[in-house]
Amino acid sequence: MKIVFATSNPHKLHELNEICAGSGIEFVLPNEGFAPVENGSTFEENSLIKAKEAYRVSKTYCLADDSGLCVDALNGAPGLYSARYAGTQDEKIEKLLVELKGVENRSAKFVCCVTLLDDKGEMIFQTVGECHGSIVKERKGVNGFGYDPIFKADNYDCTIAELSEEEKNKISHRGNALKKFLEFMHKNFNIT
Ligand code: ITT
Repeated sequence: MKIVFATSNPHKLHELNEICAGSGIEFVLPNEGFAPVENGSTFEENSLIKAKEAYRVSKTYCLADDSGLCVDALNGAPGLYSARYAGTQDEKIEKLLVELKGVENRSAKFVCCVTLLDDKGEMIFQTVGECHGSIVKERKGVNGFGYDPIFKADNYDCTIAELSEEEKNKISHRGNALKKFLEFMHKNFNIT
């Protein structure tokens, strides 16, 4: 079963196809013209906005992922604004490390909200996955993407960027959300 994945982020597309490998689901990019305006005030709202925009241009089953990093000491920032926190990814990481300079409480979580629309454009599933951990003081590792080099999951001694793809997907916010999505698909669409 092909499902349109409402994203412009190739890393997310790759992770989704890895997580769902063997399920019979293949995620593909939306048709041309996909340009969501992410002006919601929650991960749930932005995820739905992206899914609806993918449906507008593709008119078939569409899944969206809105995600971000929420840091406790920064009252949940960058949160919804994780992708727009600064210019390059390197600058986003640098900004976060500077803001947390000297801060003892470094606890944080990654959040991922996925939304599924059916072939009529109706929302039939939405769920949230989380991954709890903390922000380290220096970048480490080259795997993954985004803030992975500065995030250490609870019970791990290394950053997410030092884990293999498979290890990340087992514990990540996206992996946790997609586990629930696959259960839903299994029950309702005969997907393995
Ligand atoms: P789309 O909206 O096109 O899907 P995006 O990257 O702009 O792609 P979001 O609006 O959901 O996606 O922003 C999520 C940001 O949060 C993303 O750009 C990363 O900076 C960060 N992020 C999300 N998941 C992550 C992960 O698994 N590892 C590291 N950083 C992540």
